[in-house]
Amino acid sequence: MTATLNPPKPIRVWLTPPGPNGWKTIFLLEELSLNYEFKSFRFDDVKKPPFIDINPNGRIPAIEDPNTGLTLWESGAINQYLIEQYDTEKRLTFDDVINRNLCNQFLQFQMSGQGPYYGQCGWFQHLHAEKIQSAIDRYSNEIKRVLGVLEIVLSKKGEYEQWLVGDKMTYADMAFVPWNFRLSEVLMQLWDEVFEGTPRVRAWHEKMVELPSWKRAMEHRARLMDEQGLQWNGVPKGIETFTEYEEKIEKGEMKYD
Ligand SMILES: N[C@@H](CCC(=O)N[C@@H](CS)C(=O)NCC(=O)O)C(=O)O
Repeated sequence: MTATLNPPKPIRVWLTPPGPNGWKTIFLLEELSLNYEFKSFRFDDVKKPPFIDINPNGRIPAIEDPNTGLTLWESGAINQYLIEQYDTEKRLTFDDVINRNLCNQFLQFQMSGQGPYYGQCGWFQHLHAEKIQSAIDRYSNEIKRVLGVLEIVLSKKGEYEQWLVGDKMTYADMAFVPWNFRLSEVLMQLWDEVFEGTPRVRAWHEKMVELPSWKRAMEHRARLMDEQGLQWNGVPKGIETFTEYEEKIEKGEMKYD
């Protein structure tokens, strides 16, 4: 199925391949079969021109849409724009005021509740030069809490309506996929442990990662990571394990700020 309105000129997407937030937008573009192109660059350059001329906040993703002249950053705003402008059949959203606002609610929850906590957990788990166990615990517990909230929501739905809003997948469901996809590395736990006590969340997530649109997005990710000498998990090629990587960060051999 395709969206009825496909932009004649490609929408340009600025992203650094390791960051999950960029894949939130790519997943949606792929699912809607929209015309887009990558502007892939290195994470080290996220706070420098030319990117900060596009997004003064220096965080990916950002888009430039030559069809409307709009430059936009913040993945939630970008995805809502894509839905409003290009999902004219309302395939991944709803027309009525209740379901439209429920989609917005879950997107806001993803943006404020999932993204920042998962991001901070990953930071303190892997990239912070000092190991601060209390910070890792705080954010790991928040992740488990967020998964618990989603489990409650899904458990109130009928057996065949395992989506956040109504009875179909929307852009709100899709927004949770890129960070949940990285849960094993973020929490440093096996997949079975990650979803202990949240079977509905697991089934919901595993259904979405089977979509051809997600698979295509991940093929692009693999290629763009490879171009930058990065392994699948974000660790530079030539470094075997997260532990080895973290030791290098601690010794100041790799710098993140
Ligand atoms: N709320 C923002 C968060 C974006 C964000 O944090 N992106 C990360 C990559 S996933 C980033 O660019 N980080 C750069 C930095 O930490 O300096 C959004 O959803 O677009």
